[in-house]
Amino acid sequence: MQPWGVLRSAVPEARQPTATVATGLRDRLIALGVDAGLAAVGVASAELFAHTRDDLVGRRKRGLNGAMQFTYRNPERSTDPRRILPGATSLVVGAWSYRRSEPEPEPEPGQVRFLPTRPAGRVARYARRDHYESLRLALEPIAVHLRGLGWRATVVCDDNALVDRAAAHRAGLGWFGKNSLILLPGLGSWFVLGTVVTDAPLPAVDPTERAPHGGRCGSCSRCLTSCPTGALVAPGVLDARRCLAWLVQAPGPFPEEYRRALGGWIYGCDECQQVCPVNRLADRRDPPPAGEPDSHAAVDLLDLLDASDDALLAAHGRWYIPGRDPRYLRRNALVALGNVGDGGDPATVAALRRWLHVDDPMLVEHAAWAAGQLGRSDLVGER
Ligand code: B12
Repeated sequence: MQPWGVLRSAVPEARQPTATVATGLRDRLIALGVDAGLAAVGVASAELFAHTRDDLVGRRKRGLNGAMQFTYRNPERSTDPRRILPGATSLVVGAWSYRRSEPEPEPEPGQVRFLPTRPAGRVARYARRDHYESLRLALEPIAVHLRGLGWRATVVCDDNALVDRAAAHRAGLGWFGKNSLILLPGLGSWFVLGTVVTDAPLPAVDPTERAPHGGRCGSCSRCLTSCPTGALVAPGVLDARRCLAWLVQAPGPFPEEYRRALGGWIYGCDECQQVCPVNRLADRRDPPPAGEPDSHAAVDLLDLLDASDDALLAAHGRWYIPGRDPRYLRRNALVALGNVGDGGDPATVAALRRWLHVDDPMLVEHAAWAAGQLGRSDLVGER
């Protein structure tokens, strides 16, 4: 027998590994994840997520998913890990930190104050590089170890096949914040989450260590009141139809009533995480590591509006863009430009002129909106 695990072939039919062996394997898997850079690793049973299924179905009925599909498309599937791996018994769930210091001081929620002379679009922290890839790579040694012992193991993260937060919660990684994010005790929410689904029987973490929904947010509800569009309609309940993080990914025109609220964001939105005292305290106690020099925290809006389709997809194709159609990046950039640009700046005026005269009614309308915001309605209708 391997020192840290039990070979599947060594297990007689219908016999499970002893509790001690299974605990040893579980602890070994957790250690492998931590060695690979995961900030936290937990283990849970792979049984159905019945409550989550009810929540998905209930929220879809209320229209709270808007046009989003993802895990909502097929709740029967996304809440049953055995659809990913028949015979699955356990989940090993990991959290990968993307907490980094900001290249520029973060503006206060609702405030936009980019100092550079050229207007800048903001990118949410999780999207500045491919943290999902790093997470997958960190989960892989766990899967490899299990496979080496003859068990089956599949890595899933940010996949429509599993509701990652429900898995993380069951595995005891943290609690559901009122902003609906999973917060790790003392560390906050700047984490992406992923899971190894396996048929190895592993003892779950002690259920008494699991935090209840909202338990550790206490009476704080800063995220609810700070959301620029009021998208958090109740603690832990998000109305995607108003969530800026969804609206920048959604097809069609950007809803006019939320354009001002978008500020400078062009992809993602971090407002409900930035205001969270748990995140702030964690940053004070343990200042985040430096951001990568090529972190793309800010994108030059005029460059973006000038770039070809190919260049945009090469730079940002990793993002979720409806139909991989770069016009949605331009749509977001025009709204952001209307919020953070300067109507007296010749380069901004040139960009507006260009997009006011393209053969794309949606972009023309967004350019006209931006021109109006910048006091340059005179540009609309110019020939
Ligand atoms: C669809 C989706 C979105 C949608 C909708 C988000 C949503 N809240 O549902 C949009 C595009 C808006 C989005 C935005 C973001 N997302 Co997203 N998204 C997903 C995705 C694909 C599915 C989420 C899902 O199934 N939601 C369905 C609902 C039912 O689940 P829920 O919101 O978690 O609801 C739970 C709570 O309400 C809780 N609950 C129930 N009752 C109660 C009562 C109380 C009082 C409380 C507190 C909680 C509570 O139980 C519910 C589940 O049963 C997952 C990846 C995945 N495959 O799981 C990533 C995921 C959730 N997203 C993630 C991230 C990072 C983000 C953003 C921060 C990105 C950004 N900066 O722009 C924002 C955050 C916005 C927010 N406040 O949620 C991470 C979250 C990591 C974490 N620490 O929690 C995930 C897990 C991706 C990943 N693999 O890491 N996302």
